[in-house]
Amino acid sequence: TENTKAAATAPRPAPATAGPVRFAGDPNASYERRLVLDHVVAPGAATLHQRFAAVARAVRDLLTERWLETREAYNRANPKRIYYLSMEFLIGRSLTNNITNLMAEPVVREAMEREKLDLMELAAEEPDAGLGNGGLGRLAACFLDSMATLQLPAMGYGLRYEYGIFRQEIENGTQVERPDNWLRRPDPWEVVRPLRTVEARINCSVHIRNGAPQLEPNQPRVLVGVPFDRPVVGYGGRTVNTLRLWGAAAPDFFDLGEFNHGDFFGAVLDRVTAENLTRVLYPDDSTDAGRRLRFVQEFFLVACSLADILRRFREGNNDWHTLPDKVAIQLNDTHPALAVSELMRVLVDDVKLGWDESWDLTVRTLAYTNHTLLPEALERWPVGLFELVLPRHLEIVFEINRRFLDTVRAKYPGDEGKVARASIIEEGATRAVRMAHLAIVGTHSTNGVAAIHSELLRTRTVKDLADVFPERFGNKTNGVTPRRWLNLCNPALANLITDAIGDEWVTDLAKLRALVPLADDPSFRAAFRRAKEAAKTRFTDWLQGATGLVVNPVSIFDCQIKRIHEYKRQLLNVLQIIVLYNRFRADPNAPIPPRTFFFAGKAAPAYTLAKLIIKLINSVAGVVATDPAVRGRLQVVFLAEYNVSLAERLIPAADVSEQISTAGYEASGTSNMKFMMNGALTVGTRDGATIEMAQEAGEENFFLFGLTAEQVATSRGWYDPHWHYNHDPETRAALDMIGSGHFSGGDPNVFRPIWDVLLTKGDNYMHLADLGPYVRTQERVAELRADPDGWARKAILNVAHSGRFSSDRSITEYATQIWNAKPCPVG
Ligand code: GL9
Repeated sequence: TENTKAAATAPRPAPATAGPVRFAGDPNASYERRLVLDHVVAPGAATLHQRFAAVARAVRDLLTERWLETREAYNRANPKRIYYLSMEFLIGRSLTNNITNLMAEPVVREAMEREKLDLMELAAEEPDAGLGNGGLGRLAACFLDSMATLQLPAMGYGLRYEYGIFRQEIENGTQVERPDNWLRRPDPWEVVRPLRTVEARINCSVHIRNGAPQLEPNQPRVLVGVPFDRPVVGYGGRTVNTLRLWGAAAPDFFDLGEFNHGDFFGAVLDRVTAENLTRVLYPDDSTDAGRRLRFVQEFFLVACSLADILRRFREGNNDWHTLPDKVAIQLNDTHPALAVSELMRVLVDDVKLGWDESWDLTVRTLAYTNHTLLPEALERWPVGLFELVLPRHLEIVFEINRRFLDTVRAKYPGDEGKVARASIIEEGATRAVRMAHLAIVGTHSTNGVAAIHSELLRTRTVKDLADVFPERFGNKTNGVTPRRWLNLCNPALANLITDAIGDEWVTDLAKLRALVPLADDPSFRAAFRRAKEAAKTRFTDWLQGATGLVVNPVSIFDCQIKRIHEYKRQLLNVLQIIVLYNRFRADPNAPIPPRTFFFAGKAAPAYTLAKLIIKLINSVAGVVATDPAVRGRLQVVFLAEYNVSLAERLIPAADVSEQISTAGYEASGTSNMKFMMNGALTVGTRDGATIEMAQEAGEENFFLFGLTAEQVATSRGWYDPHWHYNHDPETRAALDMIGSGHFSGGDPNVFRPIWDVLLTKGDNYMHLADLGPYVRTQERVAELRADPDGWARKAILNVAHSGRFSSDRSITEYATQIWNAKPCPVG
């Protein structure tokens, strides 16, 4: 059941064909002024980074007028506003993205030529804004791009972490984490708004002792949130929306009481700890010990954003009952789910509305997106922590739950099992608040991020809640922005497509369907192959320059780039590579096409097994690299420090995309879509959005294999990895090489934990069940390589059918089916 309201006018991008808006000012003059005045440097003496900063500021100057006009247009029209609350925004670099979205490339290029500057060289000076862990944070960034392009009156709210996701270095094959001090130099995009500072109150003080946060009870404290705004340029430059990131500051008054007692140090230290709050992004699934501060961070995001949202609402509206008609707030996972209790607190305690009225407004204003079914990733905060930090919120949550459980009992009389399973409170050794339950009960819409995921969420993970509120559940399959992930990152393919079918695809990706007939056109296929070669050359040139690595440019570029996690099964890929390696060694003349396997991804610092998987990949890479039997035919590369910029470089060059998670575990995936758009062929399991991609492209143009989610769930009980070890010689040989120390200098202990996970501990993610079918599917990929025309045909058909996976389509569905919000074009 879809939670469709009366469909609003579908949002529409400004027609790209209308060309760029005209800008005030001369970017060239602005650049020179910025260089000299911002940096107080003689133009000839400026460093590369100063030049980057000056170009970026000149581009910001260029968009400032539209940014102001966007704000004024929204204030004038007073439309229903959309607010996207997220603890993560994985933005990457902004310079070239803003230039292309502003359609200012010709202007900027001219200015650069006059100044003898190389735009690509300057762009590389910008640090990645890595304010996210992976797909969830990158999705938020793609959604901002689509909302601006679709001219929606939307705003993102997040935290201004001074340190983003850690930088990954590889030492002796092992991941080492380094701090990502991305704000070391002033960021040219952000604008601080001290006048919009807000306050948030907690009931404890926070002190850092021996590097760990300590919470002291019953010490009411005021947290101060300072907004830092970043422009979000819609394609065509007409709409420039805002991403508002909160930085924590100490109250700008000294605690005079403490000061008078001579506790100058205590007063200053309080300032230091308050500012610590937005110091660093938490890497996902890190251990519990340090995570209490994360709870305060989540509250800080919610309280600051709601204060700002409600202030803006009150400026244009005098009746609280219109709140759901004027405000839609989307919660990106449960991380901002405290919005339920905070909005209730404001309406009940501050506005002094009754409970029922407040509850109705809260539920109709908020909506929630679920991004994972992994039990270890579903947030549960101990009741004790709630009580310590937010005692009033805990009261409110208990009251919400009391009333909710009354409805459950009314609907299922006598079924106390159901009541316990549905409850927002988990009873047990430590009582905890189930944040997903709070989010589902306290919002009018819950969606998953791919069809299979939404279905499993509804029928399995939170079935008891879906039974109570069936009409609240829906699906919004993820998408990615074609501006960054095709137009910007892959100029060769983007130009080829535009030459063939025009440029409307940039804002209407379904237009790529016009490529279907061209899949049978030999000259287009040849041009398509040249575009892929150009992208591969561009990547290998960069690779050699940046790392010194040389790879065979005509080999198949086979890529698995994503967080390292057991369910994503990098291990399955490694096992398959070892099988292939053994086949090469057994028959040096085997007619197998050369392949280069690329891996990239970070492991959570506390996830020991994931870190060992990185070491295994690097160890296999080392052994393969020094074996003359496979020189030029098989190579394994682990690229350190995977981030948005590296993805933009590698994805256009990919021939094969690995999407091989255990079916039922990957909620959606989003890089799978980026690879498809860029003409890679997918080897994948029937999981997440990969299922829908294969439906669009046609299974004959896809390489699907392995157990279905249904089969995974039902074979759990009797699945025995030993059977595969005993019955498949290639499986056994691969495992024995890992277990015997072949990849660890003869030491069998190094990779013992991997052996144990795959055999002794029951292979929870069913690697060995899928290995045989995977190997055979890879053989079919290799066979197709002998037919370059057949390969190109399939790749073109994949690009042609990738239109549904534009985030413009996702956002259009959110806007019409959840937010009931309309575009608000800026004149
Ligand atoms: C994730 C899912 O695991 C992905 O399958 C999904 O594509 C994205 C976006 O919806 O969300 N959920 C989640 O917690 N992460 C995801 O990538 N993890 C990280 O972002 C690290």
